[in-house]
Amino acid sequence: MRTQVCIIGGGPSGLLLSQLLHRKGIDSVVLERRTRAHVLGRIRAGVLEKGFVALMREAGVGERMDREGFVHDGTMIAYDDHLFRIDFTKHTGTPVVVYGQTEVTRDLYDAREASDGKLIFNVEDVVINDADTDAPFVTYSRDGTGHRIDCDYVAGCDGFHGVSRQTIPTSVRREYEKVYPFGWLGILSETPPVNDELIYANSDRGFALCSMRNANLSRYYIQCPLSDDAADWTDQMFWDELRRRIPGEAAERLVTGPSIEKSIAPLRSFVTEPMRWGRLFLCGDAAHIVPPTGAKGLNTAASDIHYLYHGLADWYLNKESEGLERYSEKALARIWKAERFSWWMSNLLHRYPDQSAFDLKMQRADLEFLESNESAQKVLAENYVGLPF
Ligand code: RFL
Ligand code: PHB
Repeated sequence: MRTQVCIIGGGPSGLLLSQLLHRKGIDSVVLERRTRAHVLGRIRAGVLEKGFVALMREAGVGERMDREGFVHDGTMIAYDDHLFRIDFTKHTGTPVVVYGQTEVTRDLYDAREASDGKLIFNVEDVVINDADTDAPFVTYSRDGTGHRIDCDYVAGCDGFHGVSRQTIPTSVRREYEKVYPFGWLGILSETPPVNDELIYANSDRGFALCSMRNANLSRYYIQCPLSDDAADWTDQMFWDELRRRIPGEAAERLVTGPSIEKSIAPLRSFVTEPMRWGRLFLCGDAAHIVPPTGAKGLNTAASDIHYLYHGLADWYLNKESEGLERYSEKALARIWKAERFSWWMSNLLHRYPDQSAFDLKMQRADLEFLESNESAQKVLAENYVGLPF
């Protein structure tokens, strides 16, 4: 088989790129290791920045998001049993949209399938060959049979555990990583959200986050030790712990019910450089990871896709190669800022096992400054709603 762009990974990054290219008449094939149902079963991001929302619309898949997504003009921060608000719209003129990654991915799958996009599921043994030449090709097996796809370019959109990043030789690749000494235990429950905006809570028992998917679907997280097993947390234990970590006024309103999903996610900051090697371009979690505290993971994937999509379109439609040549540099410039924000927000809100009395005072001073200082609130708001592409 031959295509213009072979996309490894059918998560949000790969699907969005494929859909955007399709609308410019550029052909692609998406290779996904799992089934569609498996990809849609992952409960992940919930908050979309303006830039992501714009890309979804540009890809022609914004209709349901515009109808069903919740526009949030601000967020609540809690510490010491009280809440204060950061007003995004006042400080930046821009809200965020709460619309789950599952729905984003479903809309993209539907659009690709409606236009007969080439999505190949259940692929195994994907290998990217000759990416540093003018004739790259990708091999994989499916149901025990080997296949080969010749292409002009390869987009590595296969997440943190994919093969694309590993294809870049270690002599060229530099990796920067910070692993946090805790995880997030998350649950999804068919209950009304405790608040109409998100609540990020710093408590002396550890971080908690109250989020949502819709009027009767809530998403909650609590910081937990990495050694915990989600199966050992009963729903009752989870709700009791969440109540202790959020201000009393919110705890009293909390409606609990059975969880329909429960899992633990580790927290990591990670960046690989460069994000391009020859004709291979890395996008999204394949190239970088942020702790979820700033809601940046999916949104940083979107800025990569924006740069790569425009680079490819400029090349195929106008024979201009600058966008592709500068892809890594442009993508990384934005990524490092999102890394800094996610790291800072994680430090602000979590309890660390080795935190000294001095560290705690610093964290508290940071929270008090944020609560009382409009400039600090503006800085948080600008980063949270997303820096420009
Ligand atoms: P994905 O979603 O991991 O998709 C990669 C796809 O590639 C497939 N794959 C392969 N396919 C073929 N061959 C191989 N060898 C392959 N290896 C892997 C995988 O099966 C998969 O389908 O990466 P992508 O597309 O770059 O998307 C990134 C986002 O999923 C991620 O950044 C966000 O979910 C992060 N994230 C959040 N981001 C936000 O912007 N806002 C949020 O509110 C937010 N909350 C979160 C999050 C991530 C979380 N977890 C569980 C890590 C909350 C959580 C709890
Ligand atoms: C979510 O709704 O899953 C969510 C929201 C905000 C975050 C992280 C996750 O910062």
